[in-house]
Amino acid sequence: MFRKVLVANRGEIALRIIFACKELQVQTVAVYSVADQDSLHVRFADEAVCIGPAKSQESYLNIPSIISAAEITNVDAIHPGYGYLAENAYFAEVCETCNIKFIGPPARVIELMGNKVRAREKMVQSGLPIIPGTGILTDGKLDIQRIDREIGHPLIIKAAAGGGGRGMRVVHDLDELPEALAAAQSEAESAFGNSDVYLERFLENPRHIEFQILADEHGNVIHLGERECSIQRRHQKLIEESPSPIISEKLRRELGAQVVQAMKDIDYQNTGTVEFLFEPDGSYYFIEMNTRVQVEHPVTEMVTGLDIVKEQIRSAAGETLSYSQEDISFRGHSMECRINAECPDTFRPSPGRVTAYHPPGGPGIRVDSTAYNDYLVSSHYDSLIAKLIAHGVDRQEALDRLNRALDVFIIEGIETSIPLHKKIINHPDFIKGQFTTAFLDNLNGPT
Ligand code: MV4
Repeated sequence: MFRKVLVANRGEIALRIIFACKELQVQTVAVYSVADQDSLHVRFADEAVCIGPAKSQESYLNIPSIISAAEITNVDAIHPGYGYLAENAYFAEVCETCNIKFIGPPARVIELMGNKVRAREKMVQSGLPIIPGTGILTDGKLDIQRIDREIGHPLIIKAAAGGGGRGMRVVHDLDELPEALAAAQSEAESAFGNSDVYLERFLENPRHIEFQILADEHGNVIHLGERECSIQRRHQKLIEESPSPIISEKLRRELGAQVVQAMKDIDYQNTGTVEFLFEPDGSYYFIEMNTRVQVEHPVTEMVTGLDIVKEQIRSAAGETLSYSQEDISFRGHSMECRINAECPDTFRPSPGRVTAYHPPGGPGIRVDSTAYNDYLVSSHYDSLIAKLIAHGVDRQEALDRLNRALDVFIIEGIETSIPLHKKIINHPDFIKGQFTTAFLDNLNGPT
């Protein structure tokens, strides 16, 4: 096992990683920006190093600063969390070069899956279905008739270097394709430094369902079932749950086994998520893979009883997985609400000082947060202030517990998404489990 790990992140995930390290008897180093001096991740780590000013570009994304902090404190490994440098293949490579273990898959795997076109090609080779689409479009003349014949429409233009909904554009009228393509290419160039785009048929009303996987460095791969992530707004998930209301035990077993095989085919290591879109008729398609621990990992921890972050660290330290697929069972139902500091009307971030904070507890409730009385939500970072996770014997009990916990969650001084969460989880269609990625657009009327 590692002696000391540097946590290259902030907020609730930095704290989550420090907790895992404490349980593993691993020393921790926090890094922080000047805006985060009073943060809990700084307080609870064994050591802390200031890596720059408030701006993420100059601190949490500052590779030389983070590597220097790692060298000075003499750590064995860096945990990148999610966001920031977590899926930066160059950063993983720099770590490898400096003899610091990057807690995640090897740089070449991050790079492979970071290119959404290559990821599609790889997953097809392993037998996963993909949405009809193209490879990277070259600048030559577009054969629109052929595209319509082979793919159909509406279409969605996606950036090869994108992901998570960034750099996407829907085209309903094929006459608009050439213009939309040029715009998408230039957007992709400025957002990712890579103008490559491709097309897929646009699915109008899909559900977004993802499989959690764990892999060690000895060829063992297991899956931890799926998470339903269809409740999202502007590509930010708001509520996630496991199991998905539409996945049968049989499908979980079959698709899970397919995903595991696909991961073995690419020599995947560490934790990862394989995303699918599901159509109303039950057909499903691979869309992309995330090569990191995700915000919503707790719902899977609650139904499987595993500690995904500890498994991730063990695996990076070269240990074999503590579990085989037969050891994994799914117990009850879990749901997570992402509570953001935001204005309920405009959904704009609403940073500021938290004047009173009292998180709920009681049976089946977990809160992952770095907030406290007097905590300052900075405008420099993501507006996520707490993840509220409920577990119950079934979906109804998880929902009841979530409702009751939202009712007694005290956060004063700033506006939060708690009222929106109450509205969503008490909506008849949500209660019935009947929703798609269009749910939130329809909730307040079309925008
Ligand atoms: C799609 C899609 C429909 N058809 N791809 C969004 C997140 C990213 N991982 C992939 N996403 C989508 N990909 C095809 N071929 C629908 C989504 C999607 C979405 C798209 C536009 C606006 C809101 C959306 C919400 C969820 C999913």
